[in-house]
Amino acid sequence: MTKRRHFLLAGLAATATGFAGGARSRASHTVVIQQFAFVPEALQVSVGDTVVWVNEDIVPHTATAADGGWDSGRLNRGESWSLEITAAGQIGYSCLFHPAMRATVTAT
Ligand SMILES: [Cu+2]
Repeated sequence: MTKRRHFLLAGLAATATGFAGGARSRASHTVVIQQFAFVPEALQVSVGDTVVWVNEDIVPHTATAADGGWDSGRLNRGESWSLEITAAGQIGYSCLFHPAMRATVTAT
């Protein structure tokens, strides 16, 4: 998980550089985890955007892709995790601790 965080930070730095060079602005989207739900439950993004999950519940959660492609690991209260979306398509994800918590990210 530490490695992934470093990789993502490098990705964000590259994004900032691209923006300064006149590239398309890449958005950051926030999914709040609250009351055992991902809000918004269905998030629409563009390829290259970043999604940040923030856990505002008092219990830990994860954001874990259904296809195993990514996993936030345990997010305690107040912790966040970010992911750059690099491919188009819809990704379903859930919380490993509470499988009923389900949501999607759709990238175009
Ligand atoms: Cu959970």
